[in-house]
Amino acid sequence: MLRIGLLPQWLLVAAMSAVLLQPMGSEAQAAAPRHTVNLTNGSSIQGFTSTVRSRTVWSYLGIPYAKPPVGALRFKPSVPLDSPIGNSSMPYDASKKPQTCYYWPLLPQEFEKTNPALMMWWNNTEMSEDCLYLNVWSPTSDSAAGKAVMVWIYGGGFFGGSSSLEVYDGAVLAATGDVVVASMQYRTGALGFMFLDDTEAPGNAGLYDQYRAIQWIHENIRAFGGDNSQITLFGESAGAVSVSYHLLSPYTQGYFRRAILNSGSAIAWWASEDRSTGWSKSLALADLAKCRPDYTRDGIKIANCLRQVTPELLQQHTWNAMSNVFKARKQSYSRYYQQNLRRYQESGNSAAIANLETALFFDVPFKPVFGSDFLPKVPVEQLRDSKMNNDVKKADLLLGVVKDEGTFWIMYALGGIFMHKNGNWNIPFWWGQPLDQQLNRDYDFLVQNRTGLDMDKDPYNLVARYFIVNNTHLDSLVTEAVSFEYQVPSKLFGRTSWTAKETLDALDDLTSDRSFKCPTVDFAEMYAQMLGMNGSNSIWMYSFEQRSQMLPLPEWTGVLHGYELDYVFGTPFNQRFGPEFYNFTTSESQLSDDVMKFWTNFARTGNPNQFNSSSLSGEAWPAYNLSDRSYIVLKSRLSTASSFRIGQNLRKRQCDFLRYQVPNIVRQIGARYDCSSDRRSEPTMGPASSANALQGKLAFIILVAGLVQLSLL
Ligand SMILES: *[C@@H]1O[C@H](CO)[C@@H](O)[C@H](O)[C@H]1NC(C)=O
Ligand SMILES: *[C@@H]1O[C@H](CO)[C@@H](O)[C@H](O)[C@H]1NC(C)=O
Ligand SMILES: *[C@@H]1O[C@H](CO)[C@@H](O)[C@H](O)[C@H]1NC(C)=O
Ligand SMILES: *[C@@H]1O[C@H](CO)[C@@H](O)[C@H](O)[C@H]1NC(C)=O
Ligand SMILES: *[C@@H]1O[C@H](CO)[C@@H](O)[C@H](O)[C@H]1NC(C)=O
Ligand SMILES: *[C@@H]1O[C@H](CO)[C@@H](O)[C@H](O)[C@H]1NC(C)=O
Ligand SMILES: *[C@@H]1O[C@H](CO)[C@@H](O)[C@H](O)[C@H]1NC(C)=O
Ligand SMILES: *[C@@H]1O[C@H](CO)[C@@H](O)[C@H](O)[C@H]1NC(C)=O
Ligand SMILES: *[C@@H]1O[C@H](CO)[C@@H](O)[C@H](O)[C@H]1NC(C)=O
Ligand SMILES: CC(=O)N[C@H]1CO[C@H](CO)[C@@H](O)[C@@H]1O
Repeated sequence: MLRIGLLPQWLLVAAMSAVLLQPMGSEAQAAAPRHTVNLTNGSSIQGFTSTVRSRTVWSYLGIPYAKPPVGALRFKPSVPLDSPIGNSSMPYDASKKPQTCYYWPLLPQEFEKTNPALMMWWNNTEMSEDCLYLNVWSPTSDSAAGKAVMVWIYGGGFFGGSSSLEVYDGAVLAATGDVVVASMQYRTGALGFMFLDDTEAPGNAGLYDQYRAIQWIHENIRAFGGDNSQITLFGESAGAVSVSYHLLSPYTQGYFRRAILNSGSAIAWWASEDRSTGWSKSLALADLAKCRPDYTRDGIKIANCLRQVTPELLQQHTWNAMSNVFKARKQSYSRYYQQNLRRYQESGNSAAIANLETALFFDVPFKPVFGSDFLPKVPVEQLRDSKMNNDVKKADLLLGVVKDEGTFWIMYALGGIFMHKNGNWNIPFWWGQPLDQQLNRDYDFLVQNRTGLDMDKDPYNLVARYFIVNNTHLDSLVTEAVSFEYQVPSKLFGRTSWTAKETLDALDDLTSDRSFKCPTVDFAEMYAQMLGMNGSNSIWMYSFEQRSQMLPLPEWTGVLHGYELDYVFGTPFNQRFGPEFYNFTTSESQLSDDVMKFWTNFARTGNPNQFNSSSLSGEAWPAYNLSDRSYIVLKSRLSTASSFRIGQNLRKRQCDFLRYQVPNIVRQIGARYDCSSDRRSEPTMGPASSANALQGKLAFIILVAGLVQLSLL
C-alpha cells in the first residue's frame, strides 16, 4: 500500500503536532503455549500458538535477520548476524511484532487520524533504525511437513510501510491455505535508498534487506515446517515492484520459485531512477543537512557526516527537498496554465488561478537505483532483451490490479480541495459545469479567500499535472491527446456541461493507468513474450473489483489501491481487525475465502485453480496468454454462481496509447524544440504553438541553468 504526504506544508506542520496512537492488538500472548524451533547453526527461537479458523497456527514474530543498520552500517547493504540468536537454555523470544523502520513523513495528518480506513496503514509499533526483523506464521509445528511458503513484501512507496500492520497478519492466510507465511521489515526513505558511492551508500539498501531476509527464509524455513523449493514472493504496490526486482536481480533469483504482483511492477515510471538522479537527490539532502560545507563530492565524507544526523531530521530534510521539487513543478504548471488560459479559457481571476496547488499526484522521494550491483540494467530494457540474454528469472506469475487505483492518490494530492468545506471528502463542485448561481458565489468566495485552492474551471487543465515530467511532456499536444483519449470532459472537445463525478472518473482512469494498471499489464505482456508459447511457466491475471461495503471512505472512492489486501490476508476472519477498523459482509468473507484459495493454490502448484471442495468449478480462472489476454474479475459472486466473470485485454487500448503513442508525440515535440531555434519559418505552427515553443525553450534553458547550478554546488 502506498500512502503519500504530498500536501501543502501547513498540513504537514499540523500533522507534526500529533497525538499518540493507541497501540493496536499486541501479539504477545503470555499464556499461549510456547514452541521452540532449533536452527542448524545453534539458534533457538521461541514462538507461540493460537487457534485461527479452528486450526492451530504457530507464530514467530520479530526474528532478527541482519545486524541492526545503525552507526557505521547506516545506508549500507545489510550484513548477516555473526552469532546465533538464542540458545537451547534461553531461546530467542519471538512473541512480539517487530519495530517499524522509519516512515516518511513520521506522523499521520489530521484527516488520517480520524479515519480507520487510513489509519490502518500507519505504524502500530514504535519506529526504530534497529528494524531488520522478520515474521513466520506456520500451520504446523512439524518440521518434516514441507509446506509451500509465501513471503510478503509490503508496499509504501519505498518511504513507509510495515510488516507489523494488522492487515498483514499472516495467521489467517496460513490457517486457511495450509501454507507457511513469512514477512520482513526493510528500510525505506533516505535510510533505505540513499545513493552516494559504491561502498558507503551504494543505494538499494532496502532491497538488500529484502534479499537477506529471503535468503534467511530459504536457509531456515524447513525448521518452521516450510519447503524451500516452494517459495512464492508476494507484494503490493512498491512491494510488487520489489518482487519484480527480485525476478531481475542476480542476488535473489535463486531463492524463490513463484511471484505475485498486486498493483505494480519494475517498469512503473515511479519505481526506479538512474545513478545520476539518485546522486543529485542525495546531494540535495546532504546540502540541507549541512553535510557539504566544502561542496565536496566525496561520498565517504558525506555519508559519514549524514550518519551523525538523527533519522527524524533526515526525514524533515527529505520533506524540504521534495518541497523544492514541488515549487519547480508549480512554476512549470503556472506557465503552462497561463498559456492555455489565453488559448482556450474564458478569462478569470488570473492571479488566483495562477496560484495553483500542484503537488505531484504521486511520486516517491527516494527510489531504487539501476545501473547498480543489485539492479544492473534498466528494468524495462532487461525485460525487453531477456529472451536474448536469459537474465530474467522464469517463474509462474500471478498479477493484477484493483478497479480504481487512482482515487487514493487524487484524494491525497488534492486533500485540501476535497475537504475545504466541512472536513469531509467532497468532490470539488467546480469540477462540474455549468455552475449555478449559488455555486458561483461559493466559487468567488473561495477565489478571494483561499488562493491556495485549485480553481481550474476546465478539467482539461487538471490532466496536465500528470505530465509534468519535463516541458516536452507538458506541451499541449500531449495533454490534449491524453485528455481526448481519456474522454476528459472539456470545452476543447465541444462539451458545455458535465458533472464533477465525470471529471473525477476521467482523472481516476488516467492516474490508475499511468501509475499502476499499465505498468502491471505491460509487465505481463513483456513477461509472456519472454516465456514464449511452450514454456512450463504460466501467467494469471486478475482485476479486483469488490468495494467493501463498510469501508469508512466515501462511495465515490470506489475500489481503492491497497484495499484488496483485506481479501488476500483474510482480514474478515481476523478478530482483532473489525473492532479496530471496519467489518465485512458475509459475501465479502466468502470472496476473501476464494481469494486466499486462489493465492495459496498458486503458491503450491503454480495454478490458482485446484479447488478440492468448493462451489467453484474446477477451472474458474483461465491462464493469460498473448492471444486472449484473459483475466478474472474478482468480485463477490452470488453463492449459487460457480464462477467469476472472465474478461479479455484489460486496459489494452489505453496502455498501448500510453506506451506507444504518447512517446511518439513527445519525440516529435522534442525534435521541434531542438530545431526551432535555427528555423526561419515553423510550418504547421500557429501563433499559439510558437508561443508554446518559445515557452518550451525558455523552460528548457531554465532547466539547464538549474542543472548547471546544481552541479556547481
Ligand atoms: C545462524 O543462523 C541465523 C539464521 O540463519 C543467522 O542469522 C546467523 O547469522 C547464523 N549465525 C552463524 C554464526 O552462522
Ligand atoms: C544462552 O544465552 C544466554 C543469554 O545470552 C546466556 O546467558 C547463556 O550463558 C547461554 N547458555 C549457553 C548454554 O550457551
Ligand atoms: C529444540 O531444542 C530444545 C533444547 O535442546 C529441545 O527441548 C526442543 O525439543 C527442540 N525443539 C525441536 C522442535 O526440536
Ligand atoms: C509510530 O511512530 C511514531 C514516530 O516514531 C511514534 O511516535 C508512535 O508511537 C508510533 N506508533 C505506535 C503505535 O507505536
Ligand atoms: C523529457 O522526457 C522525455 C521522456 O522521458 C525525454 O525523452 C526527453 O528527452 C525529455 N526532455 C528534456 C528536455 O529533458
Ligand atoms: C511450440 O510447440 C509446438 C507444438 O508442440 C511446436 O510446433 C512449435 O514449434 C513450438 N514453438 C516453439 C517456439 O518452440
Ligand atoms: C465490527 O464488528 C464487531 C463485532 O460485531 C464489533 O464489536 C465492532 O464494533 C465492529 N466494528 C466497527 C468498526 O463497527
Ligand atoms: C486435495 O485432496 C487430495 C486428496 O485428498 C490431497 O492429496 C491434496 O493435497 C488436496 N489438495 C489441496 C490443494 O488441498
Ligand atoms: C489462450 O488462452 C485461452 C483462454 O485461456 C485459451 O482458450 C487458448 O487456448 C489459449 N491460447 C493459446 C495459444 O494457448
Ligand atoms: C467574498 C468574501 O466573502 N470574502 C470574505 C473573505 O474572508 C473575510 C474574512 O474571513 C471575510 O470578511 C470576507 O467577506
